[in-house]
Amino acid sequence: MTLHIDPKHLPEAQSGPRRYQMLIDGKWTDGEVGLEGERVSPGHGVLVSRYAFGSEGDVNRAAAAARRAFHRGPWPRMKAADRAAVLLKTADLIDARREEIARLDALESGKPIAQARGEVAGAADIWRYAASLARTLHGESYANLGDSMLGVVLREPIGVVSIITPWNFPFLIVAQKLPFALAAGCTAIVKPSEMTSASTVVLGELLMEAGLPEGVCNIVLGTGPEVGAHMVTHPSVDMVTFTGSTRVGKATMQAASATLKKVAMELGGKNAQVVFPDADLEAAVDAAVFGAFFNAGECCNAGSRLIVHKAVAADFLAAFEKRAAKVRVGDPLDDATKVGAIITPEHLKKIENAVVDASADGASVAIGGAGLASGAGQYMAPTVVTGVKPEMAIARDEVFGPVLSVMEFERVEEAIRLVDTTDYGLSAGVWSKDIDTAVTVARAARTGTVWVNTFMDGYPELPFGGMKQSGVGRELGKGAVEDFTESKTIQFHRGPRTS
Ligand code: TXE
Repeated sequence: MTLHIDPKHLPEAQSGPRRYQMLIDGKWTDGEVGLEGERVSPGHGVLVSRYAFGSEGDVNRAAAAARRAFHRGPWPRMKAADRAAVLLKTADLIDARREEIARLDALESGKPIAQARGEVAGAADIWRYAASLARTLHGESYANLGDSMLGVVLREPIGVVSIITPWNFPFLIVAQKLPFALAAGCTAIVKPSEMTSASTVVLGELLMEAGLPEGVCNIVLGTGPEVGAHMVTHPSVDMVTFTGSTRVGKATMQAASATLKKVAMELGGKNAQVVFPDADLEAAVDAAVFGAFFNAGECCNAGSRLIVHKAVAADFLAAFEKRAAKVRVGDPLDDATKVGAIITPEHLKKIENAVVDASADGASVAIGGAGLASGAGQYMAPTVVTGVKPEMAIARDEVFGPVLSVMEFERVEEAIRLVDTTDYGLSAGVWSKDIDTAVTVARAARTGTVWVNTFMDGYPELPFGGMKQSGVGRELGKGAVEDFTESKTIQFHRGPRTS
């Protein structure tokens, strides 16, 4: 299969890319040291963005601004309703610039534009949900401690929050963190991935336009070691919320422990979909294809393992391959594309090597298996690896590409064991019409989410996050604002003290 990618139509190929600056204390600024970054579109091989990159001094400036805004600015002290109004206005502005933001994410990350539009709309919805929660945050009171005591538990904003995000869902993942921190009354330092920073900068523009006070949200651009690492250790930062690789997540937790910061981690996954013979097989095939190839598999929630019952395995795989052959791989800016480009040439190599290693371990490549010739950019063929055994690397390690590993089972206990054989515990899917079977697997899976007869749906109302090495804490859900608070207990005594 060959793709014909023609980058000449991109305005950036003709007039050159936009340069994005950082937002510190309400002002757009270059880095103190003058570092520069740039992004070549993974789908077209064209320079699409330039960035002013920061370093430690810029993190210091951002932390000082965030600290000032927290201690002396209006944001933590204003009525929740007024904070909610700023979040709602931001959501409206996101909607108004949806096409531009979607295009930036598609260009920089290689994801399909149609999907990116959905993510931007989803992000606006999350901003609105966070606004609604801002007004429901309340503490507790205890009048049951005896006549002389009234106990009150306040929820106070935790302080300055460092927010570090990856490249696979640039605009969506920051929406799973920042609006909830803001709703709680926190101030923030945000660092997007050095490869996909543009849409986060646009978000900064929208926040300023929506009336967010200076210094409440600071955006520092740059690499993990040069910027992210200082955001994790900075003494003025109270909490770190991180989405990215399990490797960097572990290092981040360790670094944050020096000053005992609160941490929230959303890390990798090796998620299984389990298909029983009584399932609606057509729907399950569809979800298995979507789960494996959505966002080119560059997704923590990817359904990268298929655990299918022996009785239906052959038919299921035949239907899967037929359906997979129809998945359109190609130019991220083409409305019809379902699977876009791979984030970097190095990452494509890593995905290809994982498939080669799986073959060497004894698995078979049923479809795909290698990158696609394209003329520009880098693309991976949707790939299915069969005959996978649970001890193989392809069954345990996150590939983060459009590669599905297939395993078979006969008894429900075996399926449950297979679901649990990785160090990850983010999500799982179970396909069965039998309620006992579905409940048994859903209850046994050690994952933060289980989908029954569906896959990868998400709602702001439902908490999201992982067990085991997939993370710490949950995002979204009704507790999402509370996660950015500390509790403070105040005891009111009245009358003479008796003891
Ligand atoms: O992630 P990193 P990368 C997985 C996936 C992928 C692999 C590598 O398997 O192939 O991770 O991706 C910042 N201190 N996921 O390299 O490095 C970094 O700049 C502080 C799964 O992009 O973890 C970026 O902003 N910050 C994941 C963010 O951390 C540091 C999504 C994530 O980068 C840092 C993405 C440091 N020392 C990749 N080093 C998911 N859960 O969906 C880097 N960063």
